[in-house]
Amino acid sequence: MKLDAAQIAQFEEEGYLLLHGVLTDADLDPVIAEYEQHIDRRAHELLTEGKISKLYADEPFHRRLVSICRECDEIYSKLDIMHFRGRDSFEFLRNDHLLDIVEGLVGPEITCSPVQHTRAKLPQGLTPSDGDPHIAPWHQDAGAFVEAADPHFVLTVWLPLSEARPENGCMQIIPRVHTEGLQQHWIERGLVTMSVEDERLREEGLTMPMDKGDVLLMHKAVPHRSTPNNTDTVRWSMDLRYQQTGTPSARPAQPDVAVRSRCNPSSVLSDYDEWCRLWIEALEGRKVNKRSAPRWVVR
Ligand SMILES: O=C(O)CCC(=O)C(=O)O
Ligand SMILES: [Fe+2]
Repeated sequence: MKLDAAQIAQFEEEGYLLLHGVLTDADLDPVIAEYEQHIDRRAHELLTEGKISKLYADEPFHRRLVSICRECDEIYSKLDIMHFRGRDSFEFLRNDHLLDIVEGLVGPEITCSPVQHTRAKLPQGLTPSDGDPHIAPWHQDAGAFVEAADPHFVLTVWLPLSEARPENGCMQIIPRVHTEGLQQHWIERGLVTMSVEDERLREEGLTMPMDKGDVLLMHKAVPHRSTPNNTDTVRWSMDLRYQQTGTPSARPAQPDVAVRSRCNPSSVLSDYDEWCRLWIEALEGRKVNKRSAPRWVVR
């Protein structure tokens, strides 16, 4: 699917575009299947080690991880895309259905930013103490990027792999204020955050229930957050960022990869092993490199 002029105009005016049913099971199921296989393999290991009492093999994708983590949560910390590094997750970064949509806003020379996540958002209270609960306080994604990226457009693509509802912590956004640019942020408990007045939230805030196959596109200056998961299932989602190839990376210490190019098709990274290598190198580098000064005050 390509975006039409009305959709592009809507994105420009509102700062976001919510598309229903634009990805098929064929697009998403390989990603889900590789996570299912990984969780199954780890469940067998945990059972053998006596850390869980059963495999929970009959439970669906959006529930099995919860049951396992209630007994032993050690699977959890390595599930995000850069740690898990599944082949199908890598392939999905340049999924044609997705990139046809992205191209409408980014143009034909597309790079996938390393600011990318696969989020297994667990029920409130179940996340291990050293894990990311994926409860994002109010922020603009631009606030989490380096300053060099400020003048450039970066598109956020948020998509659920299982249903996202207010109860399990779906996204909330404030539309039509992206034109005001990057606001003041600060860092709280390691997360970049900004303030949104209650009144603004009441009057303009939108809650975005979404299903598998739906895609939310956001301008990097759209204030958004996600709330806790108050169900007993996992809110599985991915959030990816795309920008025009050649514009400064939002996070230069991590690998960005060309995913589509009409002028230079051979620049597209289709080598899975190389992608893994780049991520491993970046993650190891983070351990040895000194952290640069934070962009925002730490509170
Ligand atoms: O998935 C979430 O809970 C938050 C995601 C987010 O902030 C983003 O995709 O930019
Ligand atoms: Fe965000």
